[in-house]
Amino acid sequence: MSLTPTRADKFSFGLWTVGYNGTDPFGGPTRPNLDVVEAVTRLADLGAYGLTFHDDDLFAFGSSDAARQTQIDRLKQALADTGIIVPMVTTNLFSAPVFKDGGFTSNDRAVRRFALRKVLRNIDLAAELGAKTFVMWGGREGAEYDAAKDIRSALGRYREAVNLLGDYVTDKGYDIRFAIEPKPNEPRGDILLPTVGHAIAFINTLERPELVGVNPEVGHEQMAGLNFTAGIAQALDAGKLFHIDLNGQRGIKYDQDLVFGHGDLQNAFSLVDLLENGGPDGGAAYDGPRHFDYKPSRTEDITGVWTSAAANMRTYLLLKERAAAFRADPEVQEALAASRVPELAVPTLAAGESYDDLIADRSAFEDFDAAEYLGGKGFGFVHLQQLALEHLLGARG
Ligand code: GLT
Ligand code: MN
Ligand code: MN
Repeated sequence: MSLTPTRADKFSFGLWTVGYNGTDPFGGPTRPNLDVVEAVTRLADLGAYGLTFHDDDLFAFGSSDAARQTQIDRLKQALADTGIIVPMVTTNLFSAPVFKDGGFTSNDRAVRRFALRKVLRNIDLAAELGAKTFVMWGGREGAEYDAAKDIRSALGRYREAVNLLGDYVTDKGYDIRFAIEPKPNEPRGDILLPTVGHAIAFINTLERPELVGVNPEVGHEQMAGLNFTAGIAQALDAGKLFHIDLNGQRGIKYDQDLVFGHGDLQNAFSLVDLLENGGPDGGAAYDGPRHFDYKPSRTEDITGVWTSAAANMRTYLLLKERAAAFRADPEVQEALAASRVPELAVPTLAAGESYDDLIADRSAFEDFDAAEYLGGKGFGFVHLQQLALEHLLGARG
């Protein structure tokens, strides 16, 4: 297995990621701004296949039509020169002052109408560039104060917005699906649709639920103390994993956006194992972009930006290699069987068995020895996890 990224690996990066200039709430830029042509060229050289962006990453908020078009043309030329594609586009509804109380769910109706117009215009651009996924991260859709936001009305306005966007892409014949990106907080005190589970429940209330999935981000679920791999498994179970944001996060704190694997490495290992080997036939469970949404730390210079971009891809490929070795290890297969992991795929009732049949089955209850489980019948999960850890550490095959 090669550790050199190729287009077939489908690695993509947000323009705002490698383009992050180091600004944080406590200090200004530590790096100059990065031009989009430079970003596309360097990412292509490193082996990425895709670039994603917000409208405002490419052309400043409030740009004239001419300035906007110049930047679009420069991007298109860079794409043509390198073969990089744009798999996903998203709209910035969080930076400009007008969005201080949100876009789709601002209490101010005029802001909501402006937000919808901004998104519709950007969907046209997404379609023009061939993007298949349109991400919606509602970072400002939330509140700090309970009395300030009627959450049920806010969800109603969110629903109204996404329903309208679904009508729009359908009527226009665009081959675009939407992916909602959950986050629990930051920049708002509480953000609407804070986790993968909340987002999936909301999607099922939409008029065209088939057009809408999720774009979970490693760090965002981990900020809520949740197991990211388990969340991804549930998104897959619901058929809703339309896109993914890979990065690193160290526990419940501010959104760190570290390099993939530079946070909870064991969870990153189980995630890559799920994505690459969790399909029905032991193949990939997800075939979309492996999208890195990280921020090169503000301590780094421009060389460090490209070193960190490469680190994301290399870490992913290393974990993919380690996960394949884990699956191929006969001792792991034995441990999985001893832990009864495959047995969970067996339905609890036999084919055609009814609850009457179950009640008539004395071996299920009357003759079943529950006492054996005191002191006996351990599952051996710790041994299995140690084998996983040893593969992760490169200590086995
Ligand atoms: C912003 C956020 C990310 C989202 C981006 C898409 S913007 O940087 O922190 O998690 O994926 O809007
Ligand atoms: Mn983040
Ligand atoms: Mn993200």
